[in-house]
Amino acid sequence: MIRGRCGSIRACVLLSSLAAFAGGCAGARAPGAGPAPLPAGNAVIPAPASMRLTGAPPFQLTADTRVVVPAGGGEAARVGDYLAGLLRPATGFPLQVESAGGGGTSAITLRLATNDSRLGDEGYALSVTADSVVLTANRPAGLFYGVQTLRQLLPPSIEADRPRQGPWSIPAGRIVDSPRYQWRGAMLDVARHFFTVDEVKQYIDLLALYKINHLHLHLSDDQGWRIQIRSWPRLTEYGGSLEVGGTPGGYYTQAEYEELVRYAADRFITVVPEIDMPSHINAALASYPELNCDGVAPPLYGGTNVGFSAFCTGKDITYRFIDDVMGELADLTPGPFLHVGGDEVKTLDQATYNRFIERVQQIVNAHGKRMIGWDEVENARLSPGSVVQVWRSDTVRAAPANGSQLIMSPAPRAYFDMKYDSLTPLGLDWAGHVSVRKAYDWNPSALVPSAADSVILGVEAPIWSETLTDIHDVEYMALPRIPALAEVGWSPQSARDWENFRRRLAAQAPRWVQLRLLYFRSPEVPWKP
Ligand code: TNX
Repeated sequence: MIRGRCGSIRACVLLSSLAAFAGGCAGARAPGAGPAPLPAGNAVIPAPASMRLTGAPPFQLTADTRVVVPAGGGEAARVGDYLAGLLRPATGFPLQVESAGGGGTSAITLRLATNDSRLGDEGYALSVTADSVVLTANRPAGLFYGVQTLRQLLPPSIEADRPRQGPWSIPAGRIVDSPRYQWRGAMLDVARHFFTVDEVKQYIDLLALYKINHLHLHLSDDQGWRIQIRSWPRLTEYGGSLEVGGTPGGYYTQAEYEELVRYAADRFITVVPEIDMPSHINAALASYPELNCDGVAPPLYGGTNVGFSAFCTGKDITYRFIDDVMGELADLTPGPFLHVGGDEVKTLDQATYNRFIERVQQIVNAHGKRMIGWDEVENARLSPGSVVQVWRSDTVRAAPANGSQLIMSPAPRAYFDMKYDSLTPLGLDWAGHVSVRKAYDWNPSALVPSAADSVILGVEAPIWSETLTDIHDVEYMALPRIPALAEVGWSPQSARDWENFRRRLAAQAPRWVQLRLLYFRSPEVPWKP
């Protein structure tokens, strides 16, 4: 929660939306005159790979509409329950969920196809006529993404949490859609400031709306350790007690972490836990003196410097510790990846750093997981399944020599803890200002021109929390940039166009208002009043 001219970011934005305040929030500025509004239904983000609205009479949700799911239950049926749950509050309709086989009209039907090669693992086809909505996918994930599209084809008031006036029309047409990249991620730094389980769930719900499929949790840093490790209990009891500024911190019990993993999985989002090492490790060193080369624990740290702490790479106990932590995390995490950080080490020489990363990689692999590390790990000998997360620059680079895949998070494009412009009351600016257009107008594969497309696993937007203290601060930095990143990761380059995107973005804002999400009214976007 930002202090200062507005008291909090929520107060700041409320004031600016009442136009009663000028100057403290960048959001207070009047939007420029925008182009004409888009036709209803044409505002879907991320833009579908192919979409044709016929202009024929729309499908109307009514009190009789049913959701029909594949017989036999399972994940596909649960997507139907999720859809009905989304539509009930605003419509007030019963929207019964039924197994396939019954008769009758006015149905939204979810179907599993048998390997439609156009759709892959995450794609879907959606056909809408006045009589029916049919959503088809090879896998439940595709049905879930089709549901997000369906949701955005309905008026924004569909997001309301109590009954609103219809009509609830879905424009007639056909969409065939699948993602460009397998990895569409968001990272939340819960170490510099701690975010509660409920706050992280709110963020997961926002990510799901835009078909993001990975949530990377930065679970430890100099300022705090946020995940319970049973074999090293002081990590959280002491190492998790504070956060930046010295305010009380917090941590997730293993049960809470598992609850987050489940909540994300129900929305087809894979949680990727990160324990940052060998630097960014002060919270652990402060909790256990024996992890330090001199056996003396440093104090807890509430500042925002980086690179000063490092594991004692010559001590055996360091690797026993890492093995214990990675073992417990691997057991708690169904996803295939453990992130080990590896960034910004200022106190180890290159050879020592490389040896350390290679040893940690072995530990991660021995627990059945693949390793991800930031940029710098590329200097070590990586196993083929390891992944490098690019963060430092958005200039052209070569593919990793050893065949590792890349997650693209170039700070000048994808670091959403950067300020939008000089007036943004939150955030940092070491990578420059990340305007909405900068976040949108780039092509990941153009940054690695020599490589096959498959070298790029996908894109991810980190939000570091040195200056962000609650989830409303995070929302303000995420919106409207997360939809931009989502479209970079999902839509074919040929379907992407800034002029068109900023108009679709404007049409999303009433949805965020219904969802009570804060957003930055960037002057680059032709918002409606
Ligand atoms: C760089 S990105 C860091 C983080 C900071 C962030 C702030 C990376 C791998 N390291 O420790 O929080 O900048 O933008």
